[in-house]
Amino acid sequence: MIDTWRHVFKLDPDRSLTEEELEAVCLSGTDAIMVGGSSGVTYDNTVDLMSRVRQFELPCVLEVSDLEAVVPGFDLYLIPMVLNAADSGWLIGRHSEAVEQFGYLIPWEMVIPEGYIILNPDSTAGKLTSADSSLSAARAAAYGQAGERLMSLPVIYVEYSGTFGDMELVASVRRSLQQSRLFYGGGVTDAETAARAAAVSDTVVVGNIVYSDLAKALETVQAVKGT
Ligand code: 1GP
Repeated sequence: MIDTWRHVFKLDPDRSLTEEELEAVCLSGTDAIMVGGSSGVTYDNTVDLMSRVRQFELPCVLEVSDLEAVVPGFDLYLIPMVLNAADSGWLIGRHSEAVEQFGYLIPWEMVIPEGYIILNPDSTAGKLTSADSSLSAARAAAYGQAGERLMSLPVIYVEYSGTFGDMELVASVRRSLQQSRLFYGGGVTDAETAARAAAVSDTVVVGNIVYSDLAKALETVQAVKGT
């Protein structure tokens, strides 16, 4: 399913959208809704957002950040593994704890691991994971290639959440990959940034701007798909 995605909106269960706003997002032509956030995500607010998105036809996937908020009923479960985290808990530690506790319940065929490379140290995810975000383009590309070749990760996610990234670095990471899909997220706030991100990645993830300027967020869909 993810192989055809060019544009994805990431919606945060901890933030609110009116019915009209949510409808505009879901009917925008985007390829999928990813539900996820770095803080304040609960079972209840995740169920609530999933059931509202479910009124529409498009795929709705959960990016798991908190075990307490894993809700059945999504199309897929994306599991971030932070390749450049300082603490291996964010790479595999928490994941192994979850498998130990709940492994027998996990529908593995619906699980997609994402190799995150976090490059904005000021983002919530950057602070939380103490990721080494001062990577050169060559080093970031090497992380991507290691994620693909050594860990067989189907997705490498270059994450600049909250700020628009270095597109040359993103292009280097993409060039280092042969099979994995490159997701880019961070600071895509209008048609121009969307087109620039789309030129160097397989899938563009758009988050915050949905909540601060919906009209601009909607413009990103055509900008990505037109490239
Ligand atoms: C966040 O990559 C996404 O995980 C999108 O980032 O919120 O900056 O659009 P923005």
